[in-house]
Amino acid sequence: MHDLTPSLQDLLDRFRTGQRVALARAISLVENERPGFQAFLHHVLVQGLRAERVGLTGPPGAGKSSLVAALSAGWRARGDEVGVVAVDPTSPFSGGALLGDRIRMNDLATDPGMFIRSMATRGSLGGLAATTREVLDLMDGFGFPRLLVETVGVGQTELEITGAADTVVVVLVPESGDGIQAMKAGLMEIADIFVINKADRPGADRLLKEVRAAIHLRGRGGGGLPSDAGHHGVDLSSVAAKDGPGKEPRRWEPPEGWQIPVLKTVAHAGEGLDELRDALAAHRTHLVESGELEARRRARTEVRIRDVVERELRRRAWADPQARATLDAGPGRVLDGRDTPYSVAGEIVDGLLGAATGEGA
Ligand SMILES: Nc1nc2c(ncn2[C@@H]2O[C@H](COP(=O)(O)OP(=O)(O)OP(=O)(O)O)[C@@H](O)[C@H]2O)c(=O)[nH]1
Ligand SMILES: [Mg+2]
Repeated sequence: MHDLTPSLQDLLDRFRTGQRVALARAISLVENERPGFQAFLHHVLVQGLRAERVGLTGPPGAGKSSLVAALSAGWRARGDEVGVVAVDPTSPFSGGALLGDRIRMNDLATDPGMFIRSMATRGSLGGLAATTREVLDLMDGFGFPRLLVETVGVGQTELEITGAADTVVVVLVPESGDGIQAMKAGLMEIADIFVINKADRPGADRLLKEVRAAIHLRGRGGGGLPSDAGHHGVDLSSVAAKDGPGKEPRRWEPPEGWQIPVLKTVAHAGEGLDELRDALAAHRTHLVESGELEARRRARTEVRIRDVVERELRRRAWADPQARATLDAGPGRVLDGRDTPYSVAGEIVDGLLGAATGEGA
């Protein structure tokens, strides 16, 4: 089942010896779901994953890429290698001087200790591309100790970032105005750290106060009312899989002992970046010591297994000749008034399950 073709075995060998070309090829294998990609991922994942994964989300233009670049530059200066996945950046990394004269993203992009990958979003709403998690796993398996994933937070799709990152940084800016709006949009639920970027602009302090007040009201980071849906109250399974019946919602516990920091940054000038790095390190320590890291990984893994099962079931269903034949005949039967979509679908599913248990026709 997990056998590799000779060419994929060769790719895996080159991947394991750290050849970046092999990483790039592995990513396109997985992104395009070419034959054998599951087996390849299996062989990469079986070695275990170690990277620290940080997600940045927030409204368009908030400075997420600038923060990614600044964080990366800081880690690179200490010798840490960094992998970046930017999901649908409207201002792509190739664009030159994101950080003004201080650090150019181009310098990072040509740094052999950096690996930057842009991916298109799934659908128009934003959120994560279908294979973002797999690409992060490849970078992790390749050996990047630090991974950053940037995604535009719009609507509910940003919840998906909790399925890709250990620590979620929500980036807000004064001109997005209403911090409370962001809270409503669900960003509140997923933030481990808030960053008020563009703190050089008017309104930063007001937004900072609003966000702190909102955190306090929710009883997080200050004691008080118990929270009913903290980050870790986000029901990941409902995010990834909407087939509710019979499924016990699996909730992360609201974090205890973690005060959500609200930090100010001026990304392009590097201001506040030391504090952000410190907050990330502190959150990491918290995750490890509280057992929360393990809990998050378990929840993520469960979602992952469900996703793979659903994808595989779909693939097998339409690869089944009997199911295809029933599907082809189905519209005619429905329009004749003999059947409904439900009776045809029921027949297909029963046929597949019967086939799977050896009872089928
Ligand atoms: N004044 C000011 N401008 C900033 C700051 N950080 C970023 N910018 C500028 O804001 C613009 C958007 O920055 P990006 O880093 O591309 O923002 P983003 O959130 O990645 O944007 P999208 O990926 O398009 O959603 C750029 O022109 C940056 O130079 C800041 O702290 N202050
Ligand atoms: Mg960006």
